[in-house]
Amino acid sequence: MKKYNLIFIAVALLLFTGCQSGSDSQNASVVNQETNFTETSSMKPELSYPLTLHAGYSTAPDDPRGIALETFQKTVEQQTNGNILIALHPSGELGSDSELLEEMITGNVDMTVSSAGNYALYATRIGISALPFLFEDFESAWEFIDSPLMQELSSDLESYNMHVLTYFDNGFRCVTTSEKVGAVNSVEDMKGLNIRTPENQIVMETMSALSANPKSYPFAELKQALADGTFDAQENPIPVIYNNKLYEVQKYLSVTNHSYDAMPLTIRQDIWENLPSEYQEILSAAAKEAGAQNRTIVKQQTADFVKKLEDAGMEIVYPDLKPFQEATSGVKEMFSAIYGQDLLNYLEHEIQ
Ligand code: EAX
Repeated sequence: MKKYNLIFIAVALLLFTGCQSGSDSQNASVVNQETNFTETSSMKPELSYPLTLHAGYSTAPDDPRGIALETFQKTVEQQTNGNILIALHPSGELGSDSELLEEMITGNVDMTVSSAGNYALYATRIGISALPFLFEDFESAWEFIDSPLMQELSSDLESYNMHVLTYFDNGFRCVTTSEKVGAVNSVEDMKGLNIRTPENQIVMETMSALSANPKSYPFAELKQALADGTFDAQENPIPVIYNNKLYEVQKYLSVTNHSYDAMPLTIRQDIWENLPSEYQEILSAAAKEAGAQNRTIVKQQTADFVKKLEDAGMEIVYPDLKPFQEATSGVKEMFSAIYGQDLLNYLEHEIQ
């Protein structure tokens, strides 16, 4: 991976600045009992303290994002002397990944963390980090998602009432399959595969480019859907597969690493704008600290959990990825109208 050249990034920023098209403004007038403030159609929420921020996410609490959010919760509560409290809602308690993003826009959920490709449903450019086979290792991916360029692209979410505090990491997505359909040993084995994906256009287009048959489905209900044969396959990073016990309903893991799964940690923009700068600084620093912890855990678990999955009864397969890369090389072109050829060229030369 070539080191970023600050001048190049500055040039890249000049080329790529510009926001996404307009979006839904908040018309709802809602009294949100849980978050101790009242919104009216045109006013910003008046925050009263202690302020409880409700944070929802789709996976089990012992998933790396759950562990890191607990760190975030403790740091924020300590450093604001209990004036800002974080209520954590794991396992899709407040809704699926896509519902949580909708609730952020309407102001009914205050924070969430989800795959960049899920956010791309709104701010499409943010999904660029999920393009197939874009990064060869964690360090390359982290350098990109921490770059000023991604900061610029992340600001597209602000018109959807979401402010990106930092990027957590979900890992590199891999394919798992049931005993019924057997292992994916080669790209040919993806043909017609009845595979579940998140509601994430880039991952779905990647699966379609591999001739699979992707359907989106809520993560919190996925394990049951795999158990009852609704799906024969799914794709997620190794830590997610292990921490959410998908090995109990999937026999084979094919280490495809087909998409890097960056996870923006977001807070409602209308809350963010109303926090005093002292609290904004505390939340930003706490998010970055939690993000660093999350990334360390995900990288470690990605290395350690292959053996654990084998011990839990999964068969691990390492297919030749070149045919997968060739089959999905056209996915980035599908989004070229949104990303702009300049950004794609930048990716091509600087990251590949
Ligand atoms: O990590 O829905 C999905 O597959 C996502 O990866 C989810 O956040 C679990």
